[in-house]
Amino acid sequence: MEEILTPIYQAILDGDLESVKSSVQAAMDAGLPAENILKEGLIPPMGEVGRLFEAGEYFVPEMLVSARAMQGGLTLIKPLLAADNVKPVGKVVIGTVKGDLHDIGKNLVSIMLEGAGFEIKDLGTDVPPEKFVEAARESGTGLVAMSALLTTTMTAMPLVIQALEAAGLRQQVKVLVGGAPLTDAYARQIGADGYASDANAAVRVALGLLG
Ligand code: B1M
Repeated sequence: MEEILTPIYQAILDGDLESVKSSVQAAMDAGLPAENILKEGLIPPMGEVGRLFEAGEYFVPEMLVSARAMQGGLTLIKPLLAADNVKPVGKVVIGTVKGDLHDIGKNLVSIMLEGAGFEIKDLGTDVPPEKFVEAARESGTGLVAMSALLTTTMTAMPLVIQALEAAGLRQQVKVLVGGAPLTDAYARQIGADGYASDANAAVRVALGLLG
């Protein structure tokens, strides 16, 4: 890992937003590619935050401030991750499913899709099936993308697929799912068209699904 990225790890664990921002800015000024800053600097400490939470050393408030600090860094590199002046290749409706408030992974997927030229309608977090359906109908999207981070909320994904079927939209709309507890097998089991394990894979799969 580049030495200039080292302070980001502890700053995210400490939930120190200003320090994360200044370290990310320093790495950008030093010419480090945004993807390295993301993959080597911003993402690894979130895994450690999860481990500390499981170990009972961190609680929800600590997870929250760490997440805010991480998002602060993400905001700085966003313009570099999303390329400018790309012609829209398709519309995507994206959201984190009902009952789930995790949005960092979903935001990353949005940024990467936007960078690849997709027009994004981001419904945010805790999105009920009917909102996905309404947005899909209104926007005329070809792709509904859902994120879930909890084993208890990934079960909301098939409900969205069923709601799209009930609304008569399933033929026109492809469904992409992702999030830490998901697997390719689960995606197939619930009748999704695609699964992606990370934001780069999401772009690849989305491009494939929309031909
Ligand atoms: Co929560 N949380 N959390 N949390 N949290 C996890 C997910 C957990 C694994 C922690 C742990 O125990 N180790 C655990 C889930 C256990 C399980 O279900 N198996 C957990 C828990 C239990 C909870 C609460 C229930 C805690 C409580 O209240 N007792 C609670 C639930 C609240 C709710 O949602 N209703 C809760 C709350 C929170 C905070 C709000 C405090 C905060 C979220 C803040 C926010 O998102 N704005 C939070 C955080 C920060 C985490 C961890 C530490 C980090 C998540 C993260 O942002 N990772 C997480 C532990 C961990 O992941 N190691 C944890 C970084 C992000 C870049 O990765 O989101 O995985 P990720 O996204 C990746 C891929 O998954 C994929 O691409 C992304 C980029 O590579 N991906 C997609 C994601 N969506 C995709 C969609 C796609 C394709 C790919 O296509 C559409």
